[in-house]
Amino acid sequence: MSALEKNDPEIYKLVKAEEAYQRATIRLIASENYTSKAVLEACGTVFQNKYSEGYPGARFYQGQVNCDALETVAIERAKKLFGAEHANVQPYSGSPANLAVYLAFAKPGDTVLGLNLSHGGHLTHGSKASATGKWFNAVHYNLNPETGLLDYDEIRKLALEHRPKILIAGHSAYPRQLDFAKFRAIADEAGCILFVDMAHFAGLVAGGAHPNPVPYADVVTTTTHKTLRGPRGALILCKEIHAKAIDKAVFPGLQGGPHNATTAGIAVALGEAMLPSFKDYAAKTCANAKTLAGELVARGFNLVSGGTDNHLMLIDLSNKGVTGKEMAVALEKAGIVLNYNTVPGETRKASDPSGIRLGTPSVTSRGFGADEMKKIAAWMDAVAGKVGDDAFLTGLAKEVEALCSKFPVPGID
Ligand code: DSN
Repeated sequence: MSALEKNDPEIYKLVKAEEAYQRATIRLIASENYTSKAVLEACGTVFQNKYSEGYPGARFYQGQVNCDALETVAIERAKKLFGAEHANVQPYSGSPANLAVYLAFAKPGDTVLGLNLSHGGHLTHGSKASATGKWFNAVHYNLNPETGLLDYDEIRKLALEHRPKILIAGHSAYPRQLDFAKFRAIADEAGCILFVDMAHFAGLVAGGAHPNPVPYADVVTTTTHKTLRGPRGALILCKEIHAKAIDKAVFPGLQGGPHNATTAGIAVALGEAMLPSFKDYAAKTCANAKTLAGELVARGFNLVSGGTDNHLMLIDLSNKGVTGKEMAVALEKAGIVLNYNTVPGETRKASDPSGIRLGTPSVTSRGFGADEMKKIAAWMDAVAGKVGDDAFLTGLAKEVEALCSKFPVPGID
C-alpha cells in the first residue's frame, strides 16, 4: 500500500480514477500532454519542502546548496535546448511569465499589440477579461478573413500607427507557423520589444519541427507542459541585455520562492527534449495533425486557414449545425476530449461559441499514428450528426476505450 493510499484513501481514489480516465479516453486538448514517469517522480520529491527566494548564488534564505545546483541545471538545459542567452525557470506558469514580460518592459497605460483572442490569441495578450487588457492599452491584429492567416502588412500598419511598447507574437489557437523574421522587422521599424509566447509550440521548436523564435525575439516565454511534455510551469528566455529586467520582474516583482520540485520536473523534461527521440515526437505530432486535418476537411469540416502545419486545428462548426459546446459535450460522452473555442468573426458567446480546438500532442505521446487519426476523424463526423443521441455516444465510448487500451500511457503504464 502506498502512503497516499493508506493516509488519504479519498485522494488516492481520485488519483487512480484520473489515471483510468486518461487511459480510457482520446485526449485532443491542444495544450495538454502526458509527462514521463521520470518527470512525475521529479515533481514529487523533497524539493517540495524548500523555500528559495532569489536566484542561484544570490538567495535570501540559507540552505540552498542543492536548490542552487538544481536551478542551475534547469537554466543551462533551457539555454542549450533553445539557444538562448539567458533563461529564467521560475515563473509559476504561462500567465505569470507573460505578466513578468509586461512588468519588465511596459508601464500601466502603455500600448501593446497582440493577436485578438477570438482569432487565436491568448487572454494575456491584452484581452479585456485579463489584467493585461485592463492595465495596458491593448490593440489587436486579426487573421485575414479570406485566408485565415496572419496578415503581416496589417500587423505592420497597426504597429506603425499605434507605436506599441511591446509587439506580441504567439497564440493559443493558430494552426500555422509564425514568420519571426517578419515580426522582428516590424518591431524594429516600430521601435518596440518583440515578445514571442511560444507556449503552444515550444516542444515543436525543441524537436526542430517549428522555427525557433529565440534568435529573433527580445524575449520568449513558454509553458513547460504542452508540446514540451514537462510539468505545469514556465520559462522565460531572453537576450542577455534584458536578463536583469526579466529576473527582477519574476522575483521580487511578481513571485516569491520558486517551486523547486517543479523546477526538478522541468529540468528532467528539458533533458528528455534534448534526446533524438524527441525530434521524432515533434515530427510525428505535426504529421498526425496534418493527417487528422486532411481527414476532417474531406468530411466537410471547416478548418480555420484550411488545415494545419503545427500540432493544432481550429474548426468552425457553423456549417455542421452544431455549436462548439454541443460538439465538445457530445464528444466527451464518447470518450473524446477537446475544448470548445471561439473562432475568427465569432458571433456567439465565449461560453457557447461556434468552434472547437483540438491537437495531437497527447495522442502522439501515446503512439497513435495515421490509422488512428483516420478513425478519430470518422468518429468526430459521426458525433457531429448525433450530438443528442446518448445511446450512440456511450456505445462509441466503448470503441474509443478499446482503441485506447492498445496504447500504453506515458507516465502511468
Ligand atoms: N489554457 C491554455 C490553452 O489551452 O491553450 C493556454 O493558457
